[in-house]
Amino acid sequence: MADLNAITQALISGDEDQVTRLVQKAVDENVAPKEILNEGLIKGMDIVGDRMEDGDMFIPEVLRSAKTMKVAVTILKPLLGEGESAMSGKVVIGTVKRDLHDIGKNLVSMMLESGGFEITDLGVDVSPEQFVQAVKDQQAHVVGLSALLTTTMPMMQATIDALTENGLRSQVKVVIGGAPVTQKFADEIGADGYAPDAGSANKLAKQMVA
Ligand code: B1M
Repeated sequence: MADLNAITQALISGDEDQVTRLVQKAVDENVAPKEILNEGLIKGMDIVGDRMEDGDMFIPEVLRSAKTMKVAVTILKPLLGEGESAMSGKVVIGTVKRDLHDIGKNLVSMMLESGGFEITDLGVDVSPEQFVQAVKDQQAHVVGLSALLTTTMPMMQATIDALTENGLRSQVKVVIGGAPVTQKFADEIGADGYAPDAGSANKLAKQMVA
């Protein structure tokens, strides 16, 4: 029987082979992909975060878990959001300047893509100017900003300001997210919406382009 706790433990250990085997086994046993993601993998990354904070895990170990997470997510990617394919709109997404965290952003990107959006993923450490250029080039309907560090959250405000200065603010909806981000912060900086997770980001983006 599929063991989501074993997936969590193997992810924390950064054991890529074991995680790959266990995730594939869970998929074969028809465990819902969202359950594998939330109860197995994301739960593991949360524990990794707690241990990092407590000084019980260090950057190389955290990176190994993060790399393992990425491999596991590629197994689930084709299975998440199955059944949705119609084009919903264009989204430019990225992690803000000076922030290198991309696991959550990649999940959001993946969820939106399987929700029918055309995605331009700018990656990590994306400056306000790069967001502005991509919104112009792509004629995007939505721009998604991700931040995982409290120190990079102000870059979200800077990006919104840059969109305003370039006359683009009324043409594009801004959705923000990431562990330290809140609805209150979204309201304060004048974002159009905040999503706590990838599934909500997809729903929110759809409402915005409806
Ligand atoms: Co970093 N890191 N990290 N880290 N790291 C955190 C964020 C931290 C909370 C850990 C801790 O201390 N407990 C802490 C931040 C503290 C703070 O700001 N208050 C921290 C720190 C301090 C740092 C460094 C400064 C450490 C150092 O060097 N001393 C450094 C900074 C580097 C930089 O960015 N400039 C650093 C580095 C790293 C690694 C490179 C080792 C690695 C990143 C690897 C990678 O991403 N490729 C890493 C990791 C893995 C983490 C933790 C452990 C896990 C993050 C993660 O991937 N979570 C993290 C602790 C934690 O968050 N529990 C931590 C899983 C992911 C699925 O969740 O990203 O929250 P999340 O995404 C969710 C939602 O937030 C939401 O949907 C996603 C899916 O449901 N969401 C959006 C995300 N973006 C969204 C956008 C949206 C909507 C929803 O709309 C567009």
